[in-house]
Amino acid sequence: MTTRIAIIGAGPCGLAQLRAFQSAAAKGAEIPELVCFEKQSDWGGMWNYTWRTGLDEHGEPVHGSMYRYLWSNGPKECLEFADYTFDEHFGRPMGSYPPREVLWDYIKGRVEKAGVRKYIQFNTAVRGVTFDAVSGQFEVTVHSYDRDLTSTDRFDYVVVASGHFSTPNVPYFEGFESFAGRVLHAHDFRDALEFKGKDVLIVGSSYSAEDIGSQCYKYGARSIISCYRSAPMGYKWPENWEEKPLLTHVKGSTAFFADGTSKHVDAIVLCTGYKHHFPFLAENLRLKTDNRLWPLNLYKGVFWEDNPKLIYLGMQDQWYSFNMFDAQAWYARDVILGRIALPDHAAMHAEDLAWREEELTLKNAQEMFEFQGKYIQTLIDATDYPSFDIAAVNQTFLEWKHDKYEDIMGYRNKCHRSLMTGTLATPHHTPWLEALDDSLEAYLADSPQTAIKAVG
Ligand code: FAD
Ligand code: NA7
Repeated sequence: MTTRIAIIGAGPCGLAQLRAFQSAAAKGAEIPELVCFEKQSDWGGMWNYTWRTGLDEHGEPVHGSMYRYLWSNGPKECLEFADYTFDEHFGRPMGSYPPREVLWDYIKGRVEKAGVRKYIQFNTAVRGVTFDAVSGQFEVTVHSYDRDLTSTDRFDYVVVASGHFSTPNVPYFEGFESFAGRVLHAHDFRDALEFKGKDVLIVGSSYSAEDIGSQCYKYGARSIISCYRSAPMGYKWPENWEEKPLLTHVKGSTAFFADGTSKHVDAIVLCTGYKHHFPFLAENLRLKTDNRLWPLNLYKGVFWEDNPKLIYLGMQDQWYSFNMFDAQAWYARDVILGRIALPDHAAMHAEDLAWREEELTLKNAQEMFEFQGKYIQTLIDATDYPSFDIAAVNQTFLEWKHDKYEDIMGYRNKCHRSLMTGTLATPHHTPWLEALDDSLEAYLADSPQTAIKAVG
């Protein structure tokens, strides 16, 4: 009987898994039967922008958390696929921080070339996954919206590639129920122009807080206050952006903070992170973790130790993204193909705990991305995923961090060198703060004149 693999999600992780198998097949390997279920109508996961919020056209929770005008928040040179470079896709150098649509195009280019779309069932949501110990197989229940049909099928492996930045973590602050303006989570933020001329309060101090605040600034918010629970972001903010300790409560349209100060605000954006949420998985298969570099119970950060035929991709907090997903997918592929043997449960768990112990010693950003780089190196050393210079990627992360502390509104104008091809990025025709049109067409135009397209 052919081995059957269910892949849940056709975002960067699910696509990495499909590409990993296709690349083995292209080299002559016999590969298992692959079925990828994707609840959206197209691929690319988060990078496939949706204007929708709340429920989608099928009544499913909207997956997308990306917003209009989003540009990469890290250098593209740190996420470049080792087997499909930016040079190969675009045929010319470009800036280091492309907008979402440009990165989506890049993600799609690789899988279009690989011809893996045929494995994906779109508009199909996975509803349930259980494991039958007698047959040693998973039962996967899915709902096809195209056929309005719920069905159950058996698989030998399940790859969970459903992402973990979709289900918002929404804390309550006293007075929210009578706040005079809009309270929303970052997951539902779409267009910064909604906040033009407004006083915006951002709760949180991580990537979403930094970037959504910056979007609001760029598109004309009157003022921004960001507030933190643990530590301030500490960048040199523009004059109309203040950083304060945490919100304590709101009254009418006044927000009160832990330092005793208060301020009028028109809208509150909760940039308070996301929950790992797998409503479709049986209890004994479900990963439970917060957003961190080393979630427990995953051998090699991937295999569910209690049942390693269940594979999780991309569940870590991410410094590295696309090329880490690849490293994981290639490793998982080689275990499934029998090229790599898994140790016994005790050995897997001991290694897992050793990584966690090391994770707990990490003190700063540099140590964190170096830790993740080291992890990726252990994976790519074991497979035929093209090796790349991880120490040099770490160095690029370091320069990026430095650039942000120098100029938080200008770091996206900097150029980095590809660690895959050596190509140096070229400056974008318009500085990020002035580049209001984030379309692929405007980004790839030679000059701002040829890129004109009205915004707002
Ligand atoms: P996702 O991209 O989330 O894809 C998961 C897929 O699974 C989706 O297509 C979804 O529809 C599908 N799915 C989920 N549940 C089911 C189900 N039950 N049945 C069927 N299908 C299902 N990373 C970067 O490297 N650079 C950035 O600049 C960057 N910016 C980001 C900005 C925001 C606002 C967010 C939220 C994330 C950002 N990221 C960024 C991280 C981003 O999550 C990763 O780049 C990447 O998209 C993760 O890939 P994934 O496949 O794990 O998850
Ligand atoms: P993160 O990176 O998980 O950060 C979550 C932030 O939310 C972090 O600053 C937390 O503060 C803060 N938080 C969480 N709960 C609360 C409460 N109850 N009160 C106040 N603050 C809170 O999520 P992001 O959305 O920023 O980034 C996720 C991805 O999206 C990332 O890949 C980006 O590229 C885009 P803490 O520091 O824990 O005190």
